[in-house]
Formats: sequence, structure tokens, C-alpha cells
Amino acid sequence: MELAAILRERCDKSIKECTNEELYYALLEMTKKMAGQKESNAGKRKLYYISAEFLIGKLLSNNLINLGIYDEVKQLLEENGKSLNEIENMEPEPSLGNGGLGRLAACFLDSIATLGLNGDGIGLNYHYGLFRQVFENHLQQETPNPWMEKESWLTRTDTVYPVSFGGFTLNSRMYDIDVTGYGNRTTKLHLFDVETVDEGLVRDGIDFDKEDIAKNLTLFLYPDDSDDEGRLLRVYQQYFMVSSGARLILDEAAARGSNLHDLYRYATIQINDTHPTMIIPELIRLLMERGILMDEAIDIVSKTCAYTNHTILAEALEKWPVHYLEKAVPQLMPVIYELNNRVIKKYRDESVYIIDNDKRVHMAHIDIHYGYSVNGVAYLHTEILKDSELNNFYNIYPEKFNNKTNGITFRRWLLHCNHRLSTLIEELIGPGYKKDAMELLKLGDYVNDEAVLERILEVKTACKTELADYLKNTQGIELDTDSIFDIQIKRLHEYKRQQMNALYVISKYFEIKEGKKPTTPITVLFGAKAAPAYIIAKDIIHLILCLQQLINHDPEVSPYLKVVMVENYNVTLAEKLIPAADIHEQISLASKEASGTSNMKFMLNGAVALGTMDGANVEIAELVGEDNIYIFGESSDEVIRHYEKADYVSREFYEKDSEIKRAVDFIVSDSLLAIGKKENLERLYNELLNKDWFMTLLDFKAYKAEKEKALKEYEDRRAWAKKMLINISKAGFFSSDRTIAQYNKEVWKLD
Ligand code: 26V
Repeated sequence: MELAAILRERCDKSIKECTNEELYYALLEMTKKMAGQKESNAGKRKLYYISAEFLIGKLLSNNLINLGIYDEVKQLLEENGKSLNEIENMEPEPSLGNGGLGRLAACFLDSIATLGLNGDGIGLNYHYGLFRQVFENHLQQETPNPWMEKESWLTRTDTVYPVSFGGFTLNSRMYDIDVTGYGNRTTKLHLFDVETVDEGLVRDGIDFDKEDIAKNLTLFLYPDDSDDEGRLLRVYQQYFMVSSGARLILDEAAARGSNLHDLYRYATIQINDTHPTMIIPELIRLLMERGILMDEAIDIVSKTCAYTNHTILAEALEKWPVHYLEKAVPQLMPVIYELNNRVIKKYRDESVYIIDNDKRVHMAHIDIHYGYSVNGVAYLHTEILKDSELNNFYNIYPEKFNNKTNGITFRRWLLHCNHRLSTLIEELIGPGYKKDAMELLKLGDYVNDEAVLERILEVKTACKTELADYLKNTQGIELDTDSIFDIQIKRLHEYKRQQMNALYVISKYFEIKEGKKPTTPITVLFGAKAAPAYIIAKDIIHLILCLQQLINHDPEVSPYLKVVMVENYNVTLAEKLIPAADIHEQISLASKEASGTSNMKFMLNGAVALGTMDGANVEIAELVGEDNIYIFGESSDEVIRHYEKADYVSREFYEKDSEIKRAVDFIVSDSLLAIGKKENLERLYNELLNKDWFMTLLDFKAYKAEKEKALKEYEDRRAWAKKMLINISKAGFFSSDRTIAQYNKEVWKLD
């Protein structure tokens, strides 16, 4: 095998003699070489998936699986007394994304490569990615998270483009990461970077000097956008990405024979949320620079670009003040004004204008008017876009709107993260499901097979033990593997309602104190990072950490209930947590979670959802049926009506229900104030009582009742195993291979 030769060359040692670190770098080199030798699709029309985030996670194991050499390498290492798991620990995680949106982009690249489509990713090469989360005094602190070592998955290329901003020009160099498909071709993730970045700019934590763009442009993913300098830096980042990307797209199209008048026959660009929207005016500008007239340039670009919307939350929809753009990218403004004027001439409804009366540029409006497709990311989300959030646009362009329910790559979220389960599945239904996920339906034949149900439970127990060992070794956390693992992992946001889960924990704590002990112990696990400037989100983390301290150290309560918040939740931790879950929490306020993708990962790993009818939960519920999911809470229609009528008053729920009152009051009780900080706990208490924008108290009673039902039903182990198996067998629809095939058939139409 090649590995021995690489080791000889690198350090003149045998596998046995090498350290894990030496082995990691040798495997990295070997995998990069093998991926580089794979063919890529050279078709005429090419997809460019442009995104400010690609949350790719560690790549070694995934690449070994996709190249078909995982088992072989693992065995070779074992024969020499080495463990692939331990070698993997040497790999830093590239955290080039915030959460679901970035992880989705990474899953999509895997599927594009696996389906052998002609498509690449375009993004930015952040030096530090998302911050590392550390807990100090029960509070989140942020520190930088370096991932680029001397040797990494990046390959430096000779492609360099000058990118001009108002008053200065920077050189953009392209770095490539090969994305291996499962048993198929590779595609590329092109990440642009500026060579003058100065990592020495970082001050305390993740604070840094935001002034000098040449030195900080790609230093961090999404700088803190709570101040003007941070927001402006984000505009610079976005333009740097799209200008470099546009140049690459035009060069490649020309090289394949395009005369640029027919660009749309050679390229299609999927704009992942509004972050890359400036590629529309930038391409128009570049085409005009190459002699094409404005009318035609707009027409060409409109046939080339498609837009995906990932949220209906107004505060998350980007609106840049005109003066930011004037300062950072003055060359784009004439194009943006022209695009706006054309809209004004055509439509009287001001809500569809690109520039509003406050002189803010609505990025999504550019995408919708000047793209050929607009899609939401789950059935319900797309319906809400059409019926309410983007209804004015839907009335103008009904033909542009379409749904593409999100998906996940089964290579990472089953084959890699849960080898035990994938081996069992293969034994039962053969290997076909790895390429055609719908074959999982064949597992339906086993729902009454005692022996199979028993083995499913054994796999779950083994995964729980593995998680317990991992958390013990890495974070010093003790888990009771005989308890029910109830897991909520996602970014901390009020609409996702981790605070509702925390209130449940409080009410359970009271019950246990009063002698009402659960027959099976419960472990409530959380993993979540809060945006550094998101005060209430950080207060919720504080509350959970205080509860963890109080409950886990109370000998009366801890045998029955434990609370654990893992530190620095990231892709690597998700890969350990998801296989170990019994119940997963998808409890966003209905209408607010566009899709969710962890819900799909959990389902595939045999966990049962406790959730609202929101995002892709709706489709999961339809597939598994009501006996195999726990649904509660008000519907999206009801919630939308509350907002319209402004008739939700959280204090009323607090006052009329003693259980709710007691749980909310506990946030500022002496017991918690003795552990936590008064300022944070009081702020959270007041928020829940006086505002509660995401209606926690509205759904609390229904949530608690449904959770109790799930916990009770868990105790019938055979019936529960059946629920697990049904969830796994119906998960095929959520393969990102299906999502990508639909994008291709209905939007991209690659040859
Ligand atoms: C961003 C922000 C930033 C400012 C403060 C509030 C806020 C709230 C939400 C967001 C999310 C922006 C877009 C996003 O990440 N959407 C996620 O996309 C996933 C992939 O489609 C989807 O599964 C998640 O439901 C959706 O939240």
C-alpha cells in the first residue's frame, strides 16, 4: 500500500514506529493524491454553488470512505497497533460555517460529487472559522479556532484575481479542496483568500482590529456584526468572494467555448442565501466591461442565477445601507441603481423595490427580480414564503418559486458516524442503500422481527457508551448510559427555544424534589454556540450551565435527572452525539425554523423526534406517522395569526398557571443566584415574562405533556425499537442525493 511508501519518504519510519500525528499527515497526503487522480465531470454546463459558508468538518475519514479504502486503511493500522479513531483526533476541524446553512452546503458538495455532476463550490478561506467556545464561570467565552496548519486539505493554486474596492485593490488567490464523491468523481471547493492577512491582529478572545481590510479580510468567519465596522467588513468579504468567483466563472465558461452572450448555457450559479447576492451586479458589470450592453448583460445574468432562501426571520434578511456599498464597492452602485430603477418603472408596490426609503439595499430583492429561480428549503417553509413573507413577489413571479426540501449526506451521517448501524443495515438489506437511500424502506420488513429489534437496541447502547467515554475523556463529563438521552443540539437562538427545554428541566427538578421520581433516569444534553453579541442567547447558556451545576451535584436529584451542556459543539461532536440519541428535540416555534437538518440526521440514526410542526419536521411526521414521532404545540397558521393580531401576552400564561410561574420564578431563585450571575439571570427572567417573542410559555404545557408521553413510551423497549426502525427506514427521502437530483432536474438542468 502507498501509505508505507509515503511514510518512508516523509520520515523514514514504519507504521508501527510513527506517532499518530505523523500518520495523520501521511494519510492526508495519500488521500489528497488519490482524490487528485479522480476524474471530474467536464460537461458543458457547470453549476457553481456559491456560499459564504461551507461547514465541511473533518475530512479524513469521510474521504477514506468515499474513496472506498476506509476498511482497508483501518485494518492496516490496527495490524500495526494503531487506531484510526485516535489518528482522526489529530485533525483540526475546519469550522467554516455557523450551522445548518453551512453544513448543508458541505452535504451538497458531497452529493454533487457522488452524482457525478459538473459542479464546484465557491467560498472564502477564513483563517479562524467559527470561534471556539469555552465555558468560564458558567458563561460562554470565545477564542480563535485555527485550522490551517502547514499541511492541510487546501491546495494553493496559481489563480489570482485583483479585486478592487473603493480606494484600494487586493489580490485574491484561489485555494482548492478536493471533494470526493462516494465511489465516483471529485469536485472542487474553491476558497479565495488574501495573502496579506495578519493573524497577529487578534486581541483578546476573538476581538481584532477591524480597520485594515488588507490584514483582516479573511481572518474570521462573519465578524461580530453588532457594530458598524464589523458589518462593513462583512460587505468587503462578500464582494471579495463574489468578484473572485465571477472572474473564475467567466474564465472557465470562456475556456469551454462560451462567447459570454451564451453564458447561461455554460454556467448556472446557486446563490446560497443572500450573502453572495452581489454576484448579480458584479457579473453584469464584468460583462459590460467586456463590451456587452446593459440590457443584454442583465438578461444573461438573470438566466444564470438562482437563489435559495433559508429563513423568514426579518432580522436575518440582509439589508445593506447604501452608504456602506458606496464606500466599499462604489463600482457596483450604478448597476444596483439601474436594477432598482427598472423595478420602480415596472411595479408600483414599494415593498418589492430594491432600495427602500431608508436607503437600504434589500439583497433578497435583487435575487428574486434578477434570478430565474427562488426556492425554500422545506415544504412548509416554501409555502410560508409564497403565502406571506414573499407573497408580493410570488404574485409577480409565481413560476420562479419552487421547493427543495433539504437533505444530508448519508456517507458522513451514517456510514462514518455510526459504523455499527450501517453494518447492521447492510447485513439486513445489502449495500444498495448507500447509493440509493430509498432502499432503506426494505428495513420495513423487520419491524416485527424480535432479533433485529434487539440488535437495534444493542447498537444504540453501544453508541451511548461510546459517547459517554468520549465526553469523559475530552470534557470530564460523566453520563449514565442507562438513562434516556434526550438531546438538543443547534445554534442557540430564542426561536429554537432551548429555554423551553430548560424550563422543563426545572419543573422536573421540582417533581423529583417532591418525591415524584422518573422510573427511568433522564439525561438532557445540550450543545449550542451563541453569537458573541447575542446577549439573551448567552443568558440562556448561562441558565443551562447553572442548572447543570445545581442538579448534577444534588444527590437527591442527580440519580434521576442530569443536565449536560457540551462545550464547543461542532460537527465533530455532532457525529458522536447524534448516534447516541434516544429522543431529539426539534422544538422551534412553528413557522420559524426553515427546515432543520439535524432532525434528519437523528432520524437516520434511530432517534425519535419531539417537535413542533415546523420546517422539515412536517415532512418527517408525514413519513413516519403519528405513532413514531412526538408532536406538540400551536401550528404555524396559529402562530402567524398571533403575530398579526399581536395577542400573545406571556405574562398571562405566567399568571394563570402555577407550574409555569414556579419554573420561571426559579430562574431568579436563591438556589440559582448562588451559582450564577444576577444580571444575566434577571435579564432572562424579565425577557420571558415581559416579551417572550418566540412564545415559550404558550407551548410549554403541551411540550411538557408530550415529553412525558415520550419518556413513558421509551420504557416499552420493544415498541420503542420499532419506532427507531421505522424512523431509519423512512429516512431515505432526506438524502442530499435526492435534494441535489431535484435541483438538477428542476433548476440547474446540467447535461
Ligand atoms: C441568522 C441570523 C443572524 C442575525 C440574527 C438572527 C438570525 C436568525 C437566523 C439566522 C439564520 C440565517 C440563515 C440560516 O442559517 N438558515 C438555516 O438554514 C438551514 C439550511 O437550509 C435550515 O435547515 C435552518 O432551518 C435555517 O435556520
